[in-house]
Amino acid sequence: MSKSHFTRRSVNRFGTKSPSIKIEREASPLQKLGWKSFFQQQLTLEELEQCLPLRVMAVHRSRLELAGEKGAVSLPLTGSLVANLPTVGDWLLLEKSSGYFMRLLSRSSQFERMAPGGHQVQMIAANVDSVFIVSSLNDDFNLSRIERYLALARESGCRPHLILTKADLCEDTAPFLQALRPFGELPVAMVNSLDQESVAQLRQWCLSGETIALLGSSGVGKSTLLNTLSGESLAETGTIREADSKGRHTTRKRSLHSLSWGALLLDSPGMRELGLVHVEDGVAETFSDIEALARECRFSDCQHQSEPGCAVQEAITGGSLDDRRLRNWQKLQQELSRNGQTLAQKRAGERALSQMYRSVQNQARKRKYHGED
Ligand SMILES: Nc1nc2c(ncn2[C@@H]2O[C@H](COP(=O)(O)OP(=O)(O)OP(=O)(O)O)[C@@H](O)[C@H]2O)c(=O)[nH]1
Ligand SMILES: [Mg+2]
Ligand SMILES: [Zn+2]
Repeated sequence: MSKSHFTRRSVNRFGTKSPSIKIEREASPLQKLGWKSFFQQQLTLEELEQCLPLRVMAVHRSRLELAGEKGAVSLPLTGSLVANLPTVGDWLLLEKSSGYFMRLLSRSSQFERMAPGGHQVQMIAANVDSVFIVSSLNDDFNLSRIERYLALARESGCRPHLILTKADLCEDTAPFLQALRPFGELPVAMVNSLDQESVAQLRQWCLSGETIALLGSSGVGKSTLLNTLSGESLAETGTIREADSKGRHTTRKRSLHSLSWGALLLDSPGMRELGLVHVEDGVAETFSDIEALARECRFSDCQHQSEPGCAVQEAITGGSLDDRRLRNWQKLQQELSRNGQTLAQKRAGERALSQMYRSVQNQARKRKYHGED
């Protein structure tokens, strides 16, 4: 799995195609950390000579854990580095000779959420290629929450997969699969996260050089999946409460782990709240069936409640659309609009404050120039 495959098809002198020749190239240590041409292209010739790219594997209060071609590095979180707000998955350039931070590379994707409290955006991760939405086959299974994660993944262009854990404890998986019918093409796997053989089916979605984020509630088995997939004990795992199948927030920090064949798994603490912000396209894609129906409604401003000629309500009555799905679509849209307004107000407030600060500074400068106190 640590090799990338290049297939070249050649045409022989008779004009017929000869069988394809498979050329295998070992992934470089940097490629195994997720380095791609997208990042390489951002480097100037000078930077190529004088700098080293390193990936952020974890962010601590006062330092970053980085990994590069030559191994792991710990970097104090000070100065301009703090201002750049690096997050797990980011790529940084450090000067080879001094080890100084030079700059943060542009991200191929980023996840953010509205921080609990609802006043600021919190970065979750950067440069992720695909997402494992992890849910257990018990009381944790929640279609509306899965839709939330899907919107987040799709907005950032990541490939989503749904991993249903604790299959070994589930007597009848059919109702769960039945409930997932509206999710169409979404790849789904059912696993016992504790069992290597069962988890092996996920290897096809964990290719060398790809970064996969494990997202889901506490106790669903994200860290267990990481340990079983890697074959090592990389993360601490916890217990769950029997009464409600909820976990105890065992994982406290987001961290990136590189697996032997070059895939990278991002383990994260179970999120109590995933407030959505800036994911309008992701929501539209996740609910494309309802969006298509809504275009058929008689009134262009139809609220899909009791208006005549409402194609959405007709689909619910006809049984082809679940009422829950409509309610969640509307809820997420309202949430996006509310969070967007809060952030816009906050930005306007910050702008006004900085203008006031500048004008006070200017007046003070003028007074000094005129010899006043
Ligand atoms: N039987 C069974 N137990 C599982 C499975 N997956 C996880 N567990 C158990 O569920 C508990 C919680 O697993 P964790 O891996 O710590 O869950 P987590 O998602 O990382 O939780 P947080 O770190 O709190 O977000 C542990 O006791 C695991 O052994 C599974 O597929 N089958
Ligand atoms: Mg965990
Ligand atoms: Zn309607």
